[in-house]
Amino acid sequence: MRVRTPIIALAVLLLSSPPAVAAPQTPTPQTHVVVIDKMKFGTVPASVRIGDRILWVNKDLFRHTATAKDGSFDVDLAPGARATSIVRKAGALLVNCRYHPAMRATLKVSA
Ligand SMILES: [Cu+2]
Repeated sequence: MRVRTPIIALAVLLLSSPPAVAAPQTPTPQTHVVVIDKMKFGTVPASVRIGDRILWVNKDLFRHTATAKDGSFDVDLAPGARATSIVRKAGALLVNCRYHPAMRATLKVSA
């Protein structure tokens, strides 16, 4: 029982430590869903902020990607698959599918 007490004390210390990241004025990141179906990206969210997540959901019968033109993310989605990417830059973010270049979407990202 000599070892257990220091371990418990350490655990309590770690659990009671303040969070490492504190940004009181930053809005909580949101997760936006974009559905891919019938060879198209569905409605994109009207307002995306840096740090938000996009949950890409492939409801199509075909494999697609959500590939940011600026290289910031590239998710490959088998039929029925879903994956999340994080938006890291402000501005108009062009997204397309590597397999079907005619599939395009533009996310308007604000700071
Ligand atoms: Cu595609």
